[in-house]
Amino acid sequence: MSTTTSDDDTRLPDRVGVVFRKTTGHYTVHANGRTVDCSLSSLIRKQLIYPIADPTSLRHRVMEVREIEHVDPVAIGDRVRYTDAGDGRGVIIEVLSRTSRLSRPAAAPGQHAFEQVIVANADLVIPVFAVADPTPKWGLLDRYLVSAESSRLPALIVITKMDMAWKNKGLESDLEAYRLAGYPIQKVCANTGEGIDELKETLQGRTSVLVGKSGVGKTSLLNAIQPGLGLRVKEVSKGGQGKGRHTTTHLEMFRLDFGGTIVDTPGIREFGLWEVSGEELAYLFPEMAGFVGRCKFGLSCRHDREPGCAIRQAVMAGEISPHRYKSYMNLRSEL
Ligand SMILES: Nc1nc2c(ncn2[C@@H]2O[C@H](COP(=O)(O)OP(=O)(O)O)[C@@H](O)[C@H]2O)c(=O)[nH]1
Ligand SMILES: [Mg+2]
Ligand SMILES: [Zn+2]
Repeated sequence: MSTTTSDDDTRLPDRVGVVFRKTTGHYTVHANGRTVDCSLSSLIRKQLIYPIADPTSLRHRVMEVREIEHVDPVAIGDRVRYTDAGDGRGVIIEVLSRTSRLSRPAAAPGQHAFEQVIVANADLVIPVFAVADPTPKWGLLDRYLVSAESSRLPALIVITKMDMAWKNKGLESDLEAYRLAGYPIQKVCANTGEGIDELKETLQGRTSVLVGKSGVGKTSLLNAIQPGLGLRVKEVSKGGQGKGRHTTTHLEMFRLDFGGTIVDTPGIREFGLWEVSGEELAYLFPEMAGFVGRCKFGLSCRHDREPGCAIRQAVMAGEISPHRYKSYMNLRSEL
């Protein structure tokens, strides 16, 4: 609601800003170079029942306000309207519509799953893997990529610690699967600075989300991109050992000096797939999407052992990597 009418002068102004970090009950909103410590209007949970549920889902009809209480309706990256108290504090009164949502299911035991938006309005997902130490688990990369695809976000695969490339002779052949799928790949090293300038160019002007297991070198990468950034991340993420679903994850968005923002996701091991159905999974593997519907059994093919499966034929023909196909089957069995 606008408060610009002339007889409204005594009301506090509404402004729009972006949520950069949050701790229980507090949201740090950046607006025009100012930082405002906001709380959440109690109205907002009721307002947000619809936006946090997929509009095509029937869930929002049965959802009660009480039930969504453990899922925060405001995500890092959200553009919010807030009432500015003028003393560095404010109250968030509205979450503006999102251009994208990187989500995962959050559920209390025995209850329905709810969508937990991890980052709103991102425009690039960056799975980070170390060439070695720890050895890359490509199945996890496939999971990240499917999450990105299901959010309709582009992904950039970053391989870091390239000074240890000698420890992983199989890297190039492993990466071939992702080249076939059309994903861009950048190889970098926080120690030598290899590939950092190129990465900065990619990050410029975007809202990017780093995903990757602890120890792969994300913090070091942030420091290589912009000295001091990772240190802050480390400080913020300290103590975030909990892996339980309800543990607060200390996500924080950072402004990049050269333009753009970046979110590190410490404590989030993986994004469980939110509202991905078995039938649509093959569409979320770009190299498979073109074969969907071309199987003997058409759209009802599960691409498992059915005769005349176009996807399995493409695997045989080397157009889809056997590894990616295996990941597809693994994920499919979960859905
Ligand atoms: N050799 C090498 N080690 C690195 C590199 N980047 C990070 N590391 C090491 O990997 C470990 C984990 O790094 P960190 O940035 O904390 O990973 P994070 O948990 O993903 O944030 C640390 O011991 C770093 O020193 C790199 O480019 N090369
Ligand atoms: Mg870290
Ligand atoms: Zn098939």
